[in-house]
Amino acid sequence: MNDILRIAVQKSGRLSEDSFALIKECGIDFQNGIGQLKAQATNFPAEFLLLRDDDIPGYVADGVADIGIVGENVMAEKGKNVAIAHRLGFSKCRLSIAIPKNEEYKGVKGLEGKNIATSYPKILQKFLKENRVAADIHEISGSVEIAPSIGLAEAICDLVSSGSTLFTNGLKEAEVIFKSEAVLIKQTNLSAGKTILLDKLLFRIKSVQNARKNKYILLNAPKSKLEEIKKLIPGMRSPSIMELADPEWVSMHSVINENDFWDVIEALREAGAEGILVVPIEKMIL
Ligand code: PRT
Ligand code: ZN
Repeated sequence: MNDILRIAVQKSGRLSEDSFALIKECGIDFQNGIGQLKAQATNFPAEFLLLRDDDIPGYVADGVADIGIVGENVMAEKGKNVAIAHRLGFSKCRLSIAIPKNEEYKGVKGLEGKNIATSYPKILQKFLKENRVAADIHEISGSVEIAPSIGLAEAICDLVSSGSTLFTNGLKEAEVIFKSEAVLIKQTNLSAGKTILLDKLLFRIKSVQNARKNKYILLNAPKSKLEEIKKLIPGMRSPSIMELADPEWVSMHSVINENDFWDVIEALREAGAEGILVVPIEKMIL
C-alpha cells in the first residue's frame, strides 16, 4: 500500500522557519510556493499542508492531517483529541498573567474578581479553577497587552518570551501558568502504514536533535596523560586514539555534549591536551 504522511505546518509565523529548517535537516525536500497551501515532498512519502497554527490541532484530530507541528500552548488551548509524538524544543515561550507594573502582585488569590484579558481562555480558566479563584475572563484575539491601558481589563494572560512587549506596555509578569515549546502532534489512531512513516520521520528528527546537542572534538594528548583525558571525553562508546609521528603523543577523537562544552574544554587544557578542534556534527545516529 502506498501510504503518505500528511504533515500540517504553520504557513508563516514564529513556528515556520524552525519547522521548515527541521524538515530540511531531516533530508525531506519540497517546493514551498507563495500562496500554496499544499506541497508534495519530492523524496519522502509526505505531503505538507500549510496552515494557520490555530487550525493545526483540529486538522490532525479530524484526520485531515496525520501529524502537525504546533505550539503546545495552542494544542492545550484547542483541547482536541491529539497526542504529542515528540517535543521539538524550539519556539519556547510561556503563558503568563501580567499586571500593571506599578501594582503590587498579591499572589493568585489577589486576582479574585479581576477582569483578565486573554486569547487563551481555556488554559486560564483551568489555572484559575485549580487555584479556586473566580475572575472574569475577557477573550480577545490579539493585542492583548494594550487591554489594561485602554481600560478593557485589569490584568492580562498572554505569551511571553523576552518580556519586552510587557515592558513596553507598562506591564510586569506576575505568574507563569503554562510553559510551551513546539511539539509534533499526531492523530490518536494512525494506521499501521502511517505509523511506520512517522517512526522513520521521528528517527530522523532525533538524529538531527542529537547532532545539534553534540560536537565532534579532536585533540592531541601526551601519552602520559591518556587515561586522565580519556575520562573527560568518553564519547559515544570510547574515544578513538591514533598514533602520531611523535611517539610521546596521540591524537584523540570523540563527541562532547554542548551543555558541558566549556567545562570539558577547560579540564582538557588543564590535563595537557593541545591542538583542540571542535566541529559541528551533521547527523548523529545512536
Ligand atoms: O498566523 P498564525 O495564526 O499561523 O500565527 P499566530 O500569529 O497565531 O502565531 P505566531 O506565529 O505569532 O506564534 C506561533 C507560536 O509561536 C505560538 O503559538 C507560540 O507557541 C510560539 N511563540 C514563541 C510565541 C512567542 N514565542 C511570542 N513571543 N508566540 C507569540 N509571541 C508573542 C506574544 O503573543 C507577545 O505578543 O510575542 C509577544 C511577546 O514576546 P516578547 O519577546 O516581547 O516577550
Ligand atoms: Zn494563530
